[in-house]
Amino acid sequence: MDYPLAGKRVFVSGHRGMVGSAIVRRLEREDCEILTAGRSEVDLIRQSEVEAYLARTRPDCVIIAAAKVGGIMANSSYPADFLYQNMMIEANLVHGAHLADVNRLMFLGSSCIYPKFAEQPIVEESLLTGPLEPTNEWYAIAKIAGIKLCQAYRKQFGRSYISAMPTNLYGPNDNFDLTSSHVIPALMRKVHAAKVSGAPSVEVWGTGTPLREFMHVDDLADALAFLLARYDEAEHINVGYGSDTPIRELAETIMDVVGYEGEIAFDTSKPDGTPRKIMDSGKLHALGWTPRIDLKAGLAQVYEWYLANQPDADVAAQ
Ligand code: GFB
Repeated sequence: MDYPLAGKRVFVSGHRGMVGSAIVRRLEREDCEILTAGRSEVDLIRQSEVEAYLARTRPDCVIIAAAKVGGIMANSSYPADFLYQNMMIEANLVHGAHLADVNRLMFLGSSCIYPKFAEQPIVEESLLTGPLEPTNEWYAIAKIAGIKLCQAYRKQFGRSYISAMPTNLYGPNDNFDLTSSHVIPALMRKVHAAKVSGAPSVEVWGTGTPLREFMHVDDLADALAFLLARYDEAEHINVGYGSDTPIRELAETIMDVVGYEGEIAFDTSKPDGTPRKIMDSGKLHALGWTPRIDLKAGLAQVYEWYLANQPDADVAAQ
């Protein structure tokens, strides 16, 4: 498939978030028109607002980067929010796009759609072959429904709607709130606070043994621009980095980047979540795309961003 982005009107939902803002940065390098809308203009949970917005603006393409997202604790503490809000956002945007005759749409899921004990690295075909990880099953069910929505509108109406499954992401504009964030922003903030206050140790949740695959959001955005221009299959496609890291090693790398020489204190009352979650991104690599941003270099870049943009965070974290 050849879908040149030049001249297209592309609606990026969720443009203020880490993923949406990275997609906007990436698409600014293409010769396309980028449409964005704040919540006061269109609340994506409200069907009538979404349908009216898409009917009025008539994009050529919709990217669903908007989502209710969070780390392991937020996912397990707010199951209704994660299930309801994500299902509504997806259903409103996919159906609204179809009604407005938008023929190209990209939905973003997550590696947590796969069974907790899926064979690693996880291939796309593992979907729905076993039980989900309980800490994030609500989010996962909503994201699986999103994939199925794209497939259903493709099957029934011939729509060119695709789904990409990113691995665990990090980057600028991430959420650094300690109760709802993912592990990288949480550890960066905690390690920075420990350095500033001279604390002897920093708290890391769980046992430090789970393995996660981390990708910088600018790599993700580049992969998405690549897929948008070339990929047109019903099956979702994995977007991963290709190697994974134990949480203990991640913590040590962040300590190194921040320049903190204290100890790690594991809080094993907090959940580990799924033991390992690395995706097989062979399908994407075979199409000709590979990531470029090494984990340590990416973490250093995000720490610079954090220092420049979150001046009060270390105070609040103590
Ligand atoms: O990033 P994270 O919250 O999400 O946690 P998941 C990854 C691992 O880091 C877990 C550990 O084993 C955590 O216990 N960890 C250590 C910490 N210290 C911390 C900390 O201070 N904060 C956090 N948050 N974790 C999410 C899903 O799972 O991954 C979502 O809940 C989504 O649905 C996302 O799929 C990509 O990788 O466990």
